Amino acid sequence: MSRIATIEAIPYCIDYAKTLRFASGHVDKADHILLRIRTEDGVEGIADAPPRPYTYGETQRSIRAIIDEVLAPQLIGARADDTARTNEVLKRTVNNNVAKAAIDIALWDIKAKTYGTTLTRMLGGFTDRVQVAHMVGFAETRDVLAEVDSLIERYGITAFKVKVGRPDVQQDIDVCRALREKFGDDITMYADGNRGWNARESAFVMDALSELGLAFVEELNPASEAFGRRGIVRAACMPFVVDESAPTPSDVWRSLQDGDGTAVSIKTARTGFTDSLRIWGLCSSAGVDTVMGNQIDTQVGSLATVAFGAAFRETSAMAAEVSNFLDMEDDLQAEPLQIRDGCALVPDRPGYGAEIDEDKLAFYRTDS
Ligand code: MUC
Ligand code: MG
Repeated sequence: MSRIATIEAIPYCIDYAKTLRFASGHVDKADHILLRIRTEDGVEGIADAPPRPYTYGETQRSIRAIIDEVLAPQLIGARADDTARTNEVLKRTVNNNVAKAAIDIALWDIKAKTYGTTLTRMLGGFTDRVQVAHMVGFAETRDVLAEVDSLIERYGITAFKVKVGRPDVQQDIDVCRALREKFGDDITMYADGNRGWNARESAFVMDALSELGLAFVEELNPASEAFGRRGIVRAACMPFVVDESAPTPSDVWRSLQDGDGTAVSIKTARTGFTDSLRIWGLCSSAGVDTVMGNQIDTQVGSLATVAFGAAFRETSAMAAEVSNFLDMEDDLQAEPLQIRDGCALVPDRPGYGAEIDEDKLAFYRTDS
């Protein structure tokens, strides 16, 4: 295995055809970083880094700067397959999780390509597909119904994460009720509040939705409001997912210990493969459900989620949030991620399946 020769953090921008709105922000363009790491013998690892400033404080410029100025200089010349060693270097810098995760993903991609196997097999090899959950943003009830209808028809998707947390709680209650009324038990449904409510509002909505058979609720109110959050978690009659309140393995451990949640969202975009393995290990050993979450990922980012989700029984047990790239106008991925009969398929190519269309990259990159 050869050594890391170059690390390139390329800013690009692709518009969304439809804006995704949620309690902590909205996304109308993928202004991400495409990361390319090359070894001395020419193997390339790829990763997509999606900044979510309103959640973690990272921006496209900060991700590029931390990689170019701080992380890459420490890694050039290191053996590309020493993932534990490179992670020791990365973790000396706190925060900047999306930047660090992208480096980790690209290095695992190189490792799997070098060994000529899929990342899914390299990690665990449990299955070759994951059921898809689509994330539905804030919209008028009739538009949400039409969107869900079309995703069922076109892709066979039957699991939906509904964004909630609007100041007018009744709007969110109405959307969830209308979905259950129209689609009955044909769909699995859960609700993510992105910390939009306080404990009182969360309790009111959970009560109003108690008949609807939600599979989970997620981050309805802030974990930092400890008494309010823990009371809501105890009152919930379904698993309460921690997402942005537990962005690292240590945070996950502490949140579960403290009662901030009872299930965990694993996002490869923020914990790469190495720290996602740690989270999977601690949750699967403790009997805590995990959901493969979505940081509003492109196809490249979603492929990383699919690769990890399919690697283990526990991470493929629940539907994975890997379809929101469908709302983008275009993508850098050359071989589209396949969704069939409601499942995303693991590509049978070495690595995790990311392949860049060079013409599209040349068109969408914003640094030249
Ligand atoms: C989610 O699960 O919260 C919205 C903001 C973010 O960082 O991720 C998304 C989805
Ligand atoms: Mg969430």
